[in-house]
Amino acid sequence: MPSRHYPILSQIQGPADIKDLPDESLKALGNEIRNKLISTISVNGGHLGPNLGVVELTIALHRVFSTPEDQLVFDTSHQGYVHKLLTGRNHSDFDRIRKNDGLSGFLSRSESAHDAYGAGHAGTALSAALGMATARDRLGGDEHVVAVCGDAAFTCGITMEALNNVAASTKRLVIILNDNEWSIAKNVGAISKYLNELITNPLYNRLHHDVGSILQKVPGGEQLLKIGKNAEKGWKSIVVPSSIFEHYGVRYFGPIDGHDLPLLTHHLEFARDANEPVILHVVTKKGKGYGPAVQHPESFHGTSPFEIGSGKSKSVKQGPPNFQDVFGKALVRFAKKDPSIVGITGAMPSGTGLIHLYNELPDQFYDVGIAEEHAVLFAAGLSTKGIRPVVAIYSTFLQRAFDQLIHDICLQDLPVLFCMDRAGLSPNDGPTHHGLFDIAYIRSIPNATSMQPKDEDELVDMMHTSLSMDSPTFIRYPRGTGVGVKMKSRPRLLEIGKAEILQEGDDVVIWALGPMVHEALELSVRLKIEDGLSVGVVNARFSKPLDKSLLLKQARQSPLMVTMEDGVLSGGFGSAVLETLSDAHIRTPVYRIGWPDRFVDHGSDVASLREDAGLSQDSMLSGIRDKLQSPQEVFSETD
Ligand SMILES: Cc1ncc(C[n+]2csc(CCOP(=O)(O)OP(=O)(O)O)c2C)c(N)n1
Repeated sequence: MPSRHYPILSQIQGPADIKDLPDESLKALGNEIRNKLISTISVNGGHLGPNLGVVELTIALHRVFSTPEDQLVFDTSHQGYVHKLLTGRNHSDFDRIRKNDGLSGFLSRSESAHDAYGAGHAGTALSAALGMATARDRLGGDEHVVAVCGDAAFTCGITMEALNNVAASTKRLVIILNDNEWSIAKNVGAISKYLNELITNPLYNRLHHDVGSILQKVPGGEQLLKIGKNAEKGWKSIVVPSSIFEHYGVRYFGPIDGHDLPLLTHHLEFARDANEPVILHVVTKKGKGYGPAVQHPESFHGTSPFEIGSGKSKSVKQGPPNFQDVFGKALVRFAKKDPSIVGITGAMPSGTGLIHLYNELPDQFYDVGIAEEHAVLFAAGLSTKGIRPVVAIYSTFLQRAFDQLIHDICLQDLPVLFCMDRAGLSPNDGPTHHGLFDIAYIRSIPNATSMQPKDEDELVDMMHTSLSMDSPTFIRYPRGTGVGVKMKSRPRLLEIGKAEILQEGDDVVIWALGPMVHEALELSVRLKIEDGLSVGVVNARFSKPLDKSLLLKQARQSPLMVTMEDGVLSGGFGSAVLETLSDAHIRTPVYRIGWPDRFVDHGSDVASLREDAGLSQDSMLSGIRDKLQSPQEVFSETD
């Protein structure tokens, strides 16, 4: 039954139905998709602007290519909602996108055969697509492989590394450069300027579009056109300086209007049938079709729920400030006092809070694009000359620079401060975005000092402490608001590797990191009231170095030690505690609470995901009770 609001879209069960649609229905289909995106994302939140920008492009891709036989690889895949709607996922699960039991906000190989590749981190599409195209060539297949990359994906090293290999690896690959001039913020860097020149250079455009007719009118032009058409690089390069892509061995077409369906279809057919790697430069408008998203591309890149009429956010901002703002504002204060301090972001000025530094001290701010490896190495170079870099990268995205952390920061023992927001869960985004690995991976690197504040005031103390140190430091903190504590007017220096005893106890001692400190305090109250137990609580502050002397002293006296962390158990903070006790031959049982050894899905909120993983307060409480009753069966994990 066609639905009243979506008469065409509701009839699309899969890509075959799109191919069957008459041309004159396509515009209406596009409108319905836009309405569906706006109404769903206004309730669930999500990536509105990028998806509104690729409505025509995605329809055209499904008219010309046939998934799942052909592979469409979307970079980051935050713009994959339209693809989901057209590949059999326009049902109640789409209405619950990013929520418990709803679709993922990104493409996922486990969600649909039409999702050739899963992603969430930027810059992976071209490499993955090149791998698929090369595998096809080796296996003798004839399917098509298409990489859909945003303009900001070309600020990623991996994209450029893949581009460097395209011509050597395959004879056939379609690359779509979806250019809307925006990353999350305005795109940055030389490539972005270059793409802008391709779009705006009137000479280039005019010659490109009119080259045939111009040549026909000039003496000898016919002949030139004929030669050009047969020439290896085509007629365009005769009169137009060839694009950078042609130097990489990839034929460039464009720029074309990415909202003109017939034009897109025509060019995609051509690209599909080409016997060489091609890049089609498509110009789109982020937020197309929804005024507020066009006017505010940054805030509608990924939005929280909003009122459709006004575009205003539904989440009322009250209460404690976000960690990112506390960080950003504190950094401004430190940077005003010390001009050698600079802030570095990889395309996330607002998300990290570095926007405050940009607004007040733009000369002490760098946005390097989606280039985390470069951000870290760039900081290393700066610090060799006495500059004090503060690198603000989400926990999950810093994973990309693991080698630079080891080889360029810690091995060189350089005083760079890393501030990792979104440590812990990013519930709606899911496994690509949860920041659960950093405690474990940083703990393994010599010279690193790794810490986590229990509240926003302690975050500033940790920044202050780090900026006074002469070695690499890492501070992790969660997404969202602080605790609402009173902020000291002047931060204080913390003693490195010293934990804070919040309360003493004889029956159990809990060592906790970051927000888990408050969970530990709550658990201790319940254990006292409901079980009559005396529970010690320690704010560990440092996961590296650990406060060994306090830990050993307490472990010698306590029947049970509990560790709590918002990170993976494997190799994490609890592991550090166990290793320390084992090395000292202390056999006190340790009950470790943290995330089990499996990827954590997306969900509506932190509470429901914790519940699923056995990390609700009740589950943690019963785990502790079990261990107290049978302490020798300990050394357990929470799953
Ligand atoms: C490694 C990594 N760093 C940062 C991000 C955050 N991020 C998500 S989308 C995006 C911008 C993508 O811009 P572009 O590729 O041009 O696509 P558009 O959204 O404009 O369609 C950024 C910086 C990420 N997903 N992965």
